[in-house]
Amino acid sequence: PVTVTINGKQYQVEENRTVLEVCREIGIEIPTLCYHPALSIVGACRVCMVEIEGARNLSPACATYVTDGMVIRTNTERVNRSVRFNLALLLSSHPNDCMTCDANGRCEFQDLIYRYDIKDMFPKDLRNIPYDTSSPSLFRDMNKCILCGRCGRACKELQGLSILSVAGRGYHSIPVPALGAPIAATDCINCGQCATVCPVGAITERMDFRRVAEELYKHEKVLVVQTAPAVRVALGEEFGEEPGTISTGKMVAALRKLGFDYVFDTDFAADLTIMEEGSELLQRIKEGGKFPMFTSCCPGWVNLMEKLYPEFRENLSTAKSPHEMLGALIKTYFAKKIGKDPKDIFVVSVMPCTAKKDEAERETLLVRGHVAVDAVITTRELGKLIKMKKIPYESLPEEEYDTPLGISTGAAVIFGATGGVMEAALRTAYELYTGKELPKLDFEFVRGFEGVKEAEVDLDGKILKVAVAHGGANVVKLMDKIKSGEVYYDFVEIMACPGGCIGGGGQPKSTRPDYLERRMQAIYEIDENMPIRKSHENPAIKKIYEEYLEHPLSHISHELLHTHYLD
Ligand code: HC1
Ligand code: SF4
Ligand code: SF4
Repeated sequence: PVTVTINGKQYQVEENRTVLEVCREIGIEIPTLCYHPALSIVGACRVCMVEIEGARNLSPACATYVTDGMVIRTNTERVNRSVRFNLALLLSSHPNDCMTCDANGRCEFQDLIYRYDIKDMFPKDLRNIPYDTSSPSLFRDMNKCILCGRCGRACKELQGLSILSVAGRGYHSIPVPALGAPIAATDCINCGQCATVCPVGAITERMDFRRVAEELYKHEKVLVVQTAPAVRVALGEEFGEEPGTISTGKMVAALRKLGFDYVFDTDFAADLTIMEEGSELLQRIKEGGKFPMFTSCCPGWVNLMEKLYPEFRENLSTAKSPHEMLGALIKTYFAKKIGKDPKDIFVVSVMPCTAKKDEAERETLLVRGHVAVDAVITTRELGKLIKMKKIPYESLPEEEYDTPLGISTGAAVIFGATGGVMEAALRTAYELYTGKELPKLDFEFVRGFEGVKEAEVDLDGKILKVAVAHGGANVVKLMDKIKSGEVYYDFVEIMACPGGCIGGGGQPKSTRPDYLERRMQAIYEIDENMPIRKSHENPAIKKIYEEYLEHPLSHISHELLHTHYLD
């Protein structure tokens, strides 16, 4: 440890830490804009400036490491003047349309302008850049960009994709796709990582909550909603709760208060996915087929595969993603059950994901001529809807999902974290393949944040080589190795976002260093506390096979629950 003096007080702190990290840990707030704990440090925005004794200029706290005897001041007039100057400069090219901005109330820039009480100090110099509405998942209004560069770094460092890079000069420079192309014309996979790190409203998900609000208002159709595994461990953050607060019951209650007729759980369909995908894996093992078999539930990954590794198209499991499976069942099985025409049912998926928006529009996912899912809203959009309707989220009593499409197991909820689909699949594949009970349910080696995890699993004599990758940058590395033949696996789980869906592009924005760990912990906590933790033991799954689907990979399962991919 080293000794530093901050604002006149001495502290013992660990070495190899930045002034910013140290100050935040001891509760001294330093403003930041370009800093994000998941990204590299660039020190570009100049709002985290501090005074270091002996240095002539102010230093950026995010890029300055503590040394023994360092004397730091964060609260001097000089620091304050400099922060205010830099904020005012940024404000001069900002449209100030907070009241109609989708980031209102969740904007780091707005927050600083308010806290430092900045008024227009410089003449306005607006940029008048047209919106980019090309993407089915994302919306870009670069007039709001504050040049922090977080989007471009997320795309490059987390996703390995470099779709966005800064072009132009001075305050007119903005992060754009190459040659200023609309984002839909690039290799963008719609993961939304750029949007979830954007501190302002410059890059957001395409907002679909308005369409949903309108359906709720008209209420002419049967309104059905489903919620993804990862939403329940993050939604609370939109209401000021700690990351990893489990909000399942309150979320269900809030959805009923919003006016949905049925609240179902995507987790039910995650169990179904395990039945279908697990059976497909065992079928490929027994009858031959393409290896490795890849999981197919992440549309960011499916987009990446189609754009960058199309030769692996047939390696992907043909199982649809869980929310598409559930949508398909709602428009067929459930429609029949409640005596409704599928066109009179409106299905909304609440997802941690922006890529699910474009997935829902794929023609290959139509079910007997109907879209399976009519609208996808993100965790953030759900938070917004709840606030707009003045639903007292904090004080809501917990409620349960509707049955039978709301019944699920621990295996389903872990889909939300990297390694979870693999673990859930192994819990079931082991028992289906060997006919024996699994001695230990937890497959620790697929858990955690390592970029690529691999292992050999013994299915009672049959050795299965498996791998798990999350975050585009790790995925690309792994895919290049698989492609070159350097490595071989039988079964590979891929999630495009860092940490899996808990870190999805539609999740609450966070600049806390521990938000992914906490969400992940909560996912495994839910799993541990579930009475049933294996998909094939879900009674509602058994029942729907008996009543309707016959068996995994049956003719009707193929029609409703499986798909194919684009050339
Ligand atoms: Fe996911 Fe999935 S886990 S893809 O990340 O397979 O979005 O949470 O809903 O569909 O179940 C997302 C999460 C989600 C699907 C499931
Ligand atoms: Fe890059 Fe993902 Fe953003 Fe597309 S959505 S620009 S791939 S970070
Ligand atoms: Fe969407 Fe999850 Fe895939 Fe991210 S990891 S693109 S949130 S499905």
